[in-house]
Amino acid sequence: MTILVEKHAGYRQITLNRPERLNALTVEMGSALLDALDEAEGDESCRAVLLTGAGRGFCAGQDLSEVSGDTDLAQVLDHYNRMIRKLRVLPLPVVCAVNGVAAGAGANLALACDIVLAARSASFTQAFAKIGLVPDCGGTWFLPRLVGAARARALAMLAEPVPAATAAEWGMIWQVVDDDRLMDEAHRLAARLATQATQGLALTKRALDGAETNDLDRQLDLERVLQGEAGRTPDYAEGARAFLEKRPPVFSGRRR
Ligand code: T3D
Repeated sequence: MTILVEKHAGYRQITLNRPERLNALTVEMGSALLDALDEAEGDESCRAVLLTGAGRGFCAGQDLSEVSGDTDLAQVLDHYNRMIRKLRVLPLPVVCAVNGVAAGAGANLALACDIVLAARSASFTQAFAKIGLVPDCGGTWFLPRLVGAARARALAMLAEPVPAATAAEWGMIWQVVDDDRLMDEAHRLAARLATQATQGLALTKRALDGAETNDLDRQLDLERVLQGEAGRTPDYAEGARAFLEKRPPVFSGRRR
């Protein structure tokens, strides 16, 4: 099994599982990841996803033994693009626990997630330049937005590994965590997100993604539409009622 799925109360852990290859991606693995995300979305009791890697690496990017000079890389990317788009439109928060090296497509797979934690020993490398390729899986889009144009260009062209602590300092990821605490912290975060207002979080994802291309006028319009939707959810009714009753809210996460 190249992908493992474990069900926890309120969320699913999806583990990239080719540890002997540092979880390098194959086409089969990409399809299995897409299926796992589809299944998480289809399960009303699943309100968050935790993505991580088995063994000492998170993901070393495309499995280079699976591609040859004859491979049409544009077709490989069709496949990856479905994976990245799915993570971005998934109406559930995705926590990524980067347990070790994240290189090439593996680094950008992590950056496509909503909240990224990394073990102190982990690193992020835009490995593409080392083999004559262009950063993919959204790397050319995520990186400049996260770390600014100057750092994005240098990272893309030099393929230098960025240690987890630097990634956190630069705003590439949310937090760096000591290695032995990474998974506890990631589970704590996923479990917390799973008790929040699921639809509100899904609409927040849409708003933040919209903001990447909208001017202020369009973004204000988008916020108006999305807030209208949020305001019709049972969780908003519960959140407001709980505030007025001075008690913690109990969100159902109901999608409809
Ligand atoms: O289809 C397309 O090509 C287009 C799409 C491209 C997207 C991309 O992701 S391009 C970038 C591909 N990834 C890389 O270039 C990274 C290659 N890996 C590395 O540079 C190093 O492995 C790391 C820096 C990530 C880690 O180094 P280290 O020393 O900790 O581990 P290692 O010994 O290199 O790797 C452990 C094993 O995993 C090793 O196998 P072995 O010798 O024990 O049998 C190594 O060959 C294997 N491995 C690591 N990365 C890949 C891989 N096997 C296949 N593909 C890999 N990407």
